[in-house]
Amino acid sequence: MISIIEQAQNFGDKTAIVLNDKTFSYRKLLNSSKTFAHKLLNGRDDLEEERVAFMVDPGFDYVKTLWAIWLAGGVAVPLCLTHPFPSLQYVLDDTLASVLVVSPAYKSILEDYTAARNIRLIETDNTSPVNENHDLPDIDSSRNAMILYTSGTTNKPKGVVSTHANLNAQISTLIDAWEWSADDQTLCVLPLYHVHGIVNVVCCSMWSGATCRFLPSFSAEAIFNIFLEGKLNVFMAVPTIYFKLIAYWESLPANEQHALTDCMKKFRLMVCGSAALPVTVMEKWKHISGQTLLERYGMTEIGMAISNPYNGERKAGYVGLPLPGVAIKLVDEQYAEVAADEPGEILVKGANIFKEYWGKPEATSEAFTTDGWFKTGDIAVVEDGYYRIMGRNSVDIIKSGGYKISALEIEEVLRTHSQVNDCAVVALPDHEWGELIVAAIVANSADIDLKELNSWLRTRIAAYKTPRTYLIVDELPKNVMGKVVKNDVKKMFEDKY
Ligand code: MLC
Ligand code: AMP
Repeated sequence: MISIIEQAQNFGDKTAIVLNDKTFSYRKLLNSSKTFAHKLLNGRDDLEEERVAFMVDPGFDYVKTLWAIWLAGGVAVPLCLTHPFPSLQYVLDDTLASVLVVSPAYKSILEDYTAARNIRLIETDNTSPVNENHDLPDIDSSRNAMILYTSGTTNKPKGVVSTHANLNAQISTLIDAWEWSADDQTLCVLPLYHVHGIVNVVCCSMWSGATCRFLPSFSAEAIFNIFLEGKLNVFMAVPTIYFKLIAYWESLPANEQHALTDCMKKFRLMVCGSAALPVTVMEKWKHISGQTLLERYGMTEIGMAISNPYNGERKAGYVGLPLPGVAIKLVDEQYAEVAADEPGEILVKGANIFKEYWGKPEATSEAFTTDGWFKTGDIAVVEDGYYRIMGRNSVDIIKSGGYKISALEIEEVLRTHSQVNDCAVVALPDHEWGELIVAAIVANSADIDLKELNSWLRTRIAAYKTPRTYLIVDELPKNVMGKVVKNDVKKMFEDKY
């Protein structure tokens, strides 16, 4: 049995999910998931780790679909709801998904594609009768559970395969460390194709019998209105979201500010992560909410690894200490452990670590040391026992709005534009977004229309991956080997803006 679903059997009529004005109990969630699992099985005994992609709105249908895939023995592949077609197609092709589940609103985007590839397309509101008179398969925790796509130093995102055992470790560690309980009520505002939303918010709340409310897309006003109802006590978000909430709070009249502050003071936990939390944002948030944000560090491949304490000092600018069950060491370029107080790359070991990159054995073996430590590519230092993240070892990995973005992926697409001869994508520090994506372009025509270029780009890559500023240059700064020197590209932007 799958641990999270086994847990849910303890919570019967308790409210699991709130979406708009509707509530759904754990019993309803379990029963609907089982019925939908039979639909996915379509008479078979076990999907045997076939990949089931799903493009489903956040809420009851999302969790029902996720659990149904697991109950049927499939591997869940959540798709981004706003990605342009080529990005969706990439994931479907890469995973060789045999089934696609969609909310009705997304059917038209992928209908022709699935028909051409013989992929079964099922809508979440499918009402066709199903025979439920046979057992669902028994799922061993060593089986693959989920594939999430993450960018890296290759131009195409890689599928991170996690087993049920990996997810169980990631979830149960956080439940203990952050003291989740069935009394908790949280709000999910994060996209549901990354670990932050899926594991930390949805899976942790469902495992512990808590109530998870969903807000389909980000809106500071809507979040604060839900806060004001006074039911929530746990909230998790990326630094950009806290930045935006602070800006919105500051725009409100004093009486509304006070009402919000009073209600936020009653939360038991507010967590921030996925990108560095600026100390100024942490301090301002403390001022407006009375909450000391708990900053933690994680990654798609490992779930959460380092966290400030739930009980104990939460230090601004630090991500805290290794979570129980997660081994961490800092190493130099030869993978030898660095001396205390020296910075080094974070290596991680534990039951939380993913199994492999989907269909990429070379990338998988490169990601681990010979003795099995996962190389995060993040540089950190330990000061007074607390870890401080100093940055990444690759300039080509950008974190913007909490999303990990490959500069190389954007460059690759930009170079296919008829007016772009060459380009270099870099990130500049930014208070709101963490990093801002910018691109230097060598154009083959003086009248290149940058607005048109950006719209063109958005039909090929997600909007959050598109550069915010372009600089037209005669040539890119290169070293003697002909390689673009990204730090010099950054400097060109800094000089200009
Ligand atoms: C959007 N905009 C950006 C931008 N993204 N501008 C600069 N940089 C970016 N990265 C602009 C748009 O062009 C638009 O401007 C305006 O912002 C609104 O766009 P939007 O797409 O509607 O954005 P919004 O809904 O406001 O989203 C912001 C956000 C979102 C912060 C809510 O980015 C988000 O949900 N991020 C969370 C990502 C996440 O969950 N990461 C976890 C990964 S897991 P205009 O001018 O057109 O209006 C992980 C592991 C771990 O990292 O440790 O957790
Ligand atoms: P992703 O691949 O989207 O899961 O992003 C993981 C990356 O986010 C990590 O490798 C870090 O670079 C970054 N990250 C996550 N949490 C933090 C944090 N608290 N501070 C700084 N960087 C973080």
